[in-house]
Amino acid sequence: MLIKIPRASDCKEHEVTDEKLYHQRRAFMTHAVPTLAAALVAPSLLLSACNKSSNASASNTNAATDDALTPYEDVTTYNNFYEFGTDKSDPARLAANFKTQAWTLRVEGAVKNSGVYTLEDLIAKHPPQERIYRLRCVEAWSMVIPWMGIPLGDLIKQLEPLSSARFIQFETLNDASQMPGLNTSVLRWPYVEGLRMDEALHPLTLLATGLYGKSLLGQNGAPIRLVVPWKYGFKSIKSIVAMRFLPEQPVTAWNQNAPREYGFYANVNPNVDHPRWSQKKERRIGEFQKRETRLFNGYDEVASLYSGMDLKTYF
Ligand SMILES: Nc1nc2c(c(=O)[nH]1)N[C@H]1C(S)=C(S)[C@@H](COP(=O)(O)O)O[C@H]1N2
Ligand SMILES: [Mo]
Repeated sequence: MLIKIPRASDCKEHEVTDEKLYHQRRAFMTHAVPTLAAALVAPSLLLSACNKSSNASASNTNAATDDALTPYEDVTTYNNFYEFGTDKSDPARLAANFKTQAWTLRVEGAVKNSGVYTLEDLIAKHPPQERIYRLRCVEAWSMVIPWMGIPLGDLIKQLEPLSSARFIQFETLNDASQMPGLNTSVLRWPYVEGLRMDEALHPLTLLATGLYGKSLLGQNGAPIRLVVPWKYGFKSIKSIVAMRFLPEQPVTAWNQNAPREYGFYANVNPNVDHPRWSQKKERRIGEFQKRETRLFNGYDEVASLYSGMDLKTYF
C-alpha cells in the first residue's frame, strides 16, 4: 500500500505559515511559563501548518531556542550560491526561474541501494520536521533559520551503506543553462562537499527541503540541500543531485580551491582564525553589535565526534 506523506512542497498557499506567525510563536516560546499547559500547547504551535505529522518536541531539543529568527526577507535575498554569481544578491535574482520539477538524485558507491531516484521516492518515508538552526558563514555572518527537512541519517539507513563506506560526497547540479556562475572559474565545478559517516549520521545533520514552512527557493538550494549547523556554511551544499558513499575522504570544492583557508572539517571554531580574518566574532544578519562565535557554533553535543583530534590541524 502506498501512503501519501505530506512534504513541505505539498503546502498549499493558505497552509503556509507566514513570517509574523513564526515570530509570534517564537515570542510565545521564549516567554512561556513552563507550566504543564504550555508544555502541551507549545509543540503543536511550533508545527508548520501543513506538516502536522512532524515531531516538533523532539526536533526542537536541538533548536537555537533563545535566538530571534532572521527575517525571511534576509534569508532569501542575502545568499552564497556561486553557481548563480558571487554577489550576495545574485542568487535571489538569477535563481528566480530555477527548475526543480522532476528532480533526480544519484546514489552511488559503497551502498546497497544505489541507483537513480526521483526526489519524491527518495525521501517519501521521512516526513519533514522543523528545526531551528543557526548557520554561521565562514565570512563571519550568521542567520537563524526555521528549516524543514529530514535527518540525513534516516535516509542513509534506508540506503544501507556498505561497511567500507566511511565518507559521503555530495554534488550540486551542474547546469550552465540555468546557472550563469558555472561559466566562470571562481570554483571548480560541480560544487562538491563531504562529511565523515559519523557526521552524516549525527541527528543534527539535516537534508532541508524548506524553510519558514515553505518549499526552498532556488537561492537557498532548492529542492534539497544539506544543513550542518556546527560547520561553516560552505559545508551545507545546495541543490544536491548526487550522494556518493566512499571509503576515503572526498574532494570538497572550497578545500580544493584554497586548502590553507578551508579545511575538510570546517567546524565553526573561534580559536582557529581564517588566514585572512578572525573567526572570533560574527555579525548576525539584521543586528549591529557583533556576537562572540562559539565552538561548534554552540552545538556542544557534537564535540565527542572530534575527541582526540587537534582542531587546529583538522580545521
Ligand atoms: N552548491 C553550492 N552550495 C553552497 C554554496 C555555493 O556557492 N554553492 N555556498 C555555501 C555557503 S558559503 C553558505 S554560507 C551557504 C549559504 O546558505 P543560504 O544562502 O541558504 O543561507 O550555502 C552553502 N552552499
Ligand atoms: Mo559561507
